[in-house]
Amino acid sequence: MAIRLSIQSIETNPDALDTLRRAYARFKSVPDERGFDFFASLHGLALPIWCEHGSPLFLPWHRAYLYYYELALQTRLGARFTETDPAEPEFAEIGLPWWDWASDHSHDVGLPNSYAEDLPGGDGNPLRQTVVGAALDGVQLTGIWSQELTALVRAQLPGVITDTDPPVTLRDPDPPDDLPRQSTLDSVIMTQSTYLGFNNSLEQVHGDVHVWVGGAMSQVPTAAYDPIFWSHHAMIDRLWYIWQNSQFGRNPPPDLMNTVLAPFPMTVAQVLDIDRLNYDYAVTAIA
Ligand SMILES: [Cu+2]
Repeated sequence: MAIRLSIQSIETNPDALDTLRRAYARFKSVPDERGFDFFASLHGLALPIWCEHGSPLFLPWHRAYLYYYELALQTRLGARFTETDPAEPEFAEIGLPWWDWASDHSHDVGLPNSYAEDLPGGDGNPLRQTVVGAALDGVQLTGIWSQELTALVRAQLPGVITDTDPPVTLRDPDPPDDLPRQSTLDSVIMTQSTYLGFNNSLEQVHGDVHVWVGGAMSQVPTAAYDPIFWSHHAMIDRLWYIWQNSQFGRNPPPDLMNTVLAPFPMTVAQVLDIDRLNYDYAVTAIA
């Protein structure tokens, strides 16, 4: 059982942060469908784009997405979305940390320091940026990052990647206090009384955070290459989990339940109970 902690709590534990960074560095070096680049490419480029936005499947699709991503980070993912024994037991219980952008701390500092600071040596801080598509070179799984695709992204989506070769993800965060507030979550989101209302209103606030981070995060084709994407979506998933267990929580409409969350071999009904997905959220933000 992986426990997903807040980033703020991981920042109080140097060993946990070091393990997370080493797990990410390893994950980013994997050149196949168990690697970071492959997962990032499922959300956006290279084509096809699989993610569900502006859809009642927004929450369940991203829950399945994070589920397989976490297995891959834990070195538990086999070929074709199967689960195997961990290749590296040291990483086997890592939970994907959530970024509580509504907290007082985030309204003070903006992006978490652990995901923003530059580190000397090697590839630097693997939580800060990503060399886009590097590990996917020549691996035809969802398409490849060609020179032409990189040129197209630079022309159509200015400011999302650097002009260097290979390209690196960029950010352009707004002032910290412009992040969505806990009071907004409490009054507008967490009291929604229908699944569709909750899904849609949470997706909107989620979009505000993508735009707040700016750069790669502000565009669907490149968002998942920024490592903060995954902790932002862990926060979204956690809010859904909290709402599900509140007096307001409701299941999705019956006609959605058997929808397959492609490309993942899982239906909406199969992602509703996170106990069955073998992860949990720490109860407090600072453990
Ligand atoms: Cu998103």
